Amino acid sequence: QPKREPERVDAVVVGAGLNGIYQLYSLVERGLSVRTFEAGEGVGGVWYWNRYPGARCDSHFPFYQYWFSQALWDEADWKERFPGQADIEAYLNRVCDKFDLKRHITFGALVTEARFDEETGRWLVTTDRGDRVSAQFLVLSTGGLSVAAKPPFEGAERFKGLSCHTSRWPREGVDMKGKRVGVVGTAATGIQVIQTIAPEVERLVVFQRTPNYAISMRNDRIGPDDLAQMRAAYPELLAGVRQSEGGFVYGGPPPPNFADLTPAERTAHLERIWAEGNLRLWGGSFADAGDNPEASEFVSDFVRGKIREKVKDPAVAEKLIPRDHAFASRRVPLENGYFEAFNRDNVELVDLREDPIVSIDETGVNTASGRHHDLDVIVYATGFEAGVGAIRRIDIRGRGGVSLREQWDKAVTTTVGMQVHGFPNLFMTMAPFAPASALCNIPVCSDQQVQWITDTIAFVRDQGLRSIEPKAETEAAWMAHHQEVSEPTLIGRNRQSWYRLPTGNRELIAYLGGLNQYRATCEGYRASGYAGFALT
Ligand code: NA7
Repeated sequence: QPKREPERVDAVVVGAGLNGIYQLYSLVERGLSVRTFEAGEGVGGVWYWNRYPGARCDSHFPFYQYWFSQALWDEADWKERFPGQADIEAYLNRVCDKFDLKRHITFGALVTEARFDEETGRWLVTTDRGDRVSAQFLVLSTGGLSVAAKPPFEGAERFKGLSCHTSRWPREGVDMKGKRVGVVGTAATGIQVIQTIAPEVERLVVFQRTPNYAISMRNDRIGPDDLAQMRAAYPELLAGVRQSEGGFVYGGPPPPNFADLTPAERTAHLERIWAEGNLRLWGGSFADAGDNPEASEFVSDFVRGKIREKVKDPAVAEKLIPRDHAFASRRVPLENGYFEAFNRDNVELVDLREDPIVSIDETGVNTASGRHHDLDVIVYATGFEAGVGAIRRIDIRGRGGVSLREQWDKAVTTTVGMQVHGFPNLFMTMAPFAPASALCNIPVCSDQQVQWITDTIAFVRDQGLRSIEPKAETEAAWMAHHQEVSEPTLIGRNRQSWYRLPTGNRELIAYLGGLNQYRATCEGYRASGYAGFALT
């Protein structure tokens, strides 16, 4: 039987998370017909899937919301300084309902293939349910942290209890009361799970490979006065984040140079920032914390001292204190009772560097020392196939039938993380070599990336062009610039974090040259009429 003719639209957006929703809105607003495919049964992306106990945003209010509409700010009804998963998911649903976006979204559909047809200059997009859509433009808003990394523990499938990854938490929840629970992974996600379930489970075994410099979160309730202040500050904050290097506006003077303060002043300065209970300490400690090893060690030691104060048993405290990497050289998690959880009698820390996991069997976890940990539930908070996982899952064929997956098996390259040479009219919102996550949170990065993508698509249409793609030399120049500015940073010097690709020679995913610099580069392309891009 001949196949049905594919549906024809101007653009396909893959994913209805934070980026995908805004991308859909932005293209529809410019008058394009758009089809969005979303694998989940609802909108939200990570805020739809990551429903684990304690799932919460580490960006403080008001920095984790869309920037494109003052009306959204006027209606936002945040309850906590650091919104939880349910509130963010509800917010994203309200945004979709307000702008009537769900009618453009096909839920429960995983995009499996996308092929560029050079004759027509269009993408043919296919899903696992058999949808076929032909579109001039294809935008992948598939998320940089959406495909779970499951650790390869021998025998994991034999476990008879419940085991699940935090990013695929059962929608009906998991009753942890009275259960013996193991958590593998102690970064941003593991910390949230551990501090939340510790009081309710019978026994909690925490399997830690690398300790983290988690800093205190001050999660105050948000009241009508705070919301009023937030609304009044909208224009100023919007201008501020757009000009910022790191996507936050903290107010007050810029960070001082380490050498300009006495030791007592340095500590007092860090104490003031610490008391804010947000991520300011990450980039706002000392102006030279990234280049001056003495300054960096001072901040690291300050945070080590805070951990020591919270943990009663000094031997446990020492295991929880990072020593082999500097503060701010990987994602800084926020915590709210995490370290204190280890003061509880029902919580045990297993240091995997002393006693690694060797296998999992029907009843629990075996470590090298011969210990067996009897468990009812194993929670994998082990992170993601960062940066490329969700894009690689799709069989994408560009000009000449070239496979993006195969091309990326040799070397991952992008132009400003938004386009790839050889793949005309393909755009990406969370691909490698853009600032997302290390420099700015997703709503802030999205504000810039989605606008650039929409403007670029509008340019192609307005000029009556068929397609746009970066030239090879443009891509090479971006990659060289990315490496030059990103590698010498604190994050760049640490080879052990998800800011590096999980495979190959583990390039830095995150562009660390500054959000403002990044914005200027992208705007430069646009202002030059896309010099350095092949326009067909
Ligand atoms: P992360 O930050 O990638 O952390 C994963 C954690 O899992 C981390 O503690 C890892 O230890 C640990 N891990 C991974 N594989 C293993 C194995 N094989 N054995 C033991 N432990 C392991 O993921 P998150 O979900 O916490 O956070 C991701 C981002 O989401 C976060 O940064 C925010 O931006 C939102 P390691 O440190 O590698 O030794």
